Amino acid sequence: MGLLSFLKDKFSKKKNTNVDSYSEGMSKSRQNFSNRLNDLSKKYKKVNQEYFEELEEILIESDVGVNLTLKVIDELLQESREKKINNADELNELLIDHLFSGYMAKGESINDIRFVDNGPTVLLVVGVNGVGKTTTIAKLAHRYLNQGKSILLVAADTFRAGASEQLKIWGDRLNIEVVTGPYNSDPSSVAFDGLSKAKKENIDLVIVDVSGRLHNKQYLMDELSKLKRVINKCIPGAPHETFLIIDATTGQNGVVQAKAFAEVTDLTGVVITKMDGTSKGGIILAIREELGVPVRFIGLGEKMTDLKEFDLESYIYGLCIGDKNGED
Ligand SMILES: Nc1nc2c(ncn2[C@@H]2O[C@H](COP(=O)(O)OP(=O)(O)OP(=O)(O)O)[C@@H](O)[C@H]2O)c(=O)[nH]1
Ligand SMILES: [Mg+2]
Repeated sequence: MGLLSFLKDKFSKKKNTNVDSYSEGMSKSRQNFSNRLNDLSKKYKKVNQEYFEELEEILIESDVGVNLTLKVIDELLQESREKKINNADELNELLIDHLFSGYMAKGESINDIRFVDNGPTVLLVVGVNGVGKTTTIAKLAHRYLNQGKSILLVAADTFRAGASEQLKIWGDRLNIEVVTGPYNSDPSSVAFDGLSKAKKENIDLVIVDVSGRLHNKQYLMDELSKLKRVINKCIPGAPHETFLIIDATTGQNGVVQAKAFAEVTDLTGVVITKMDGTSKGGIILAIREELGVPVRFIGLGEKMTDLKEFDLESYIYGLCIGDKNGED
């Protein structure tokens, strides 16, 4: 049984809130990807060179990325020749199998923050302006509060006017303390204050909101390495996690950002936000292909509960199948 049939069987029958969220949040991507794939198999029935050319176009336009697209098309060409598959429906199924196994082969898949046994666990959250860092931090804080963890937020994004205030608003809503510093002050000193407080108060999880000014790579590198040095001095072994936030609606620009951050810092995870707002949901596959870093969570809306663990099966289901009773 191909993956698509397996997922249809697995998810269509029983209620599953996680997959329902994917199904709903990814409806735009599904229309762009799955509907076009279906049209393609209707048009060609038997595959030929034009089929592969159009398939390539669909993949590129879904933001799967040029590298992964070319790789997968090569694999499909080879396998279709070897196994003498020329039915377009079968080939579409094969494509999904390859996208799935390609993601899996790139490294580990993990979601939850890895908590250390002793002392505060420190999570750095980086990303360029406007991608959804602060909102994602609030969503993560909400998630771990519900799991009974004590949390402290640190507003180390001191360069953008109003950034700390925004984090404070979320902190107030969630009833979590937020450590801030003056506008334009050194992010490392704010982080130091925050971590000292977290140590003293035996906090479980410290989330540090870091500004990501990409216009100067050397500057970003210096800033992040200084921040990490200070954090590590305060809590040896920290930061334990560094998540990069990528806005799905920025398309391949998001992949460029991801590569730039990966060059200057050790990322342990990626969170893709605004998946609900894009028709190009393939960006998750592109980022994984280029970075190998696991996608830990995805944002499917603006509400606190709209952050979901990234699950490859639910994602493929959302991208290709969706709710039978839904819009498609
Ligand atoms: N639809 C949707 N909107 C989101 C999601 N995540 C964040 N947003 C919205 O994106 C906008 C920017 O989010 P912020 O959290 O302020 O982004 P930021 O990276 O902290 O921005 P700066 O502090 O300006 O660098 C806000 O309007 C959020 O509500 C998501 O998953 N889906
Ligand atoms: Mg912010």
